[in-house]
Amino acid sequence: MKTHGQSKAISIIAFCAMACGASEGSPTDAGTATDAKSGVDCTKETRKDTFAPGMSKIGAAGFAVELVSAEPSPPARFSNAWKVHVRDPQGAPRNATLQVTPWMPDHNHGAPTKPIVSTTNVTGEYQIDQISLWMPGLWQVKLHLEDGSASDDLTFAFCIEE
Ligand SMILES: [Cu+2]
Repeated sequence: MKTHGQSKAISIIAFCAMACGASEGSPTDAGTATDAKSGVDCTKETRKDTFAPGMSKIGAAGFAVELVSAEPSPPARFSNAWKVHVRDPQGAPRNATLQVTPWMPDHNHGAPTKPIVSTTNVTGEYQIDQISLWMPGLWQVKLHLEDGSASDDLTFAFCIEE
């Protein structure tokens, strides 16, 4: 019995080394949505944003990003797709290059896939697909914006419960 317990403990340690200490699956097996409850309690999370369509953030350099819509809404585990509007400090639509990086600050890891940013036919409007919030917990979705004259950073943060 003792050796059995030890080998189980070792395999848990090995698993944690791969999956950042949480009791959830790795990106490769995250496709199954039938996992047991995660134990994450988002009501206790003070760093999260409260999602609402049309919410916005302003970076230090004055770029504003409105989260026009999200699918699913509110953001949930696994793949998310967002539509955003970028505006300049005066509130005018502004074309920019966007880099989108999902990040779990408590686990120091990102997502297995890179979000895909595409333009639409509306000035300053971008579609962001494949935002993979694959693990329960607090996610930061970091946006880096650049145009010819300035660059800026801002972050949306959402808690994924299960
Ligand atoms: Cu994590």
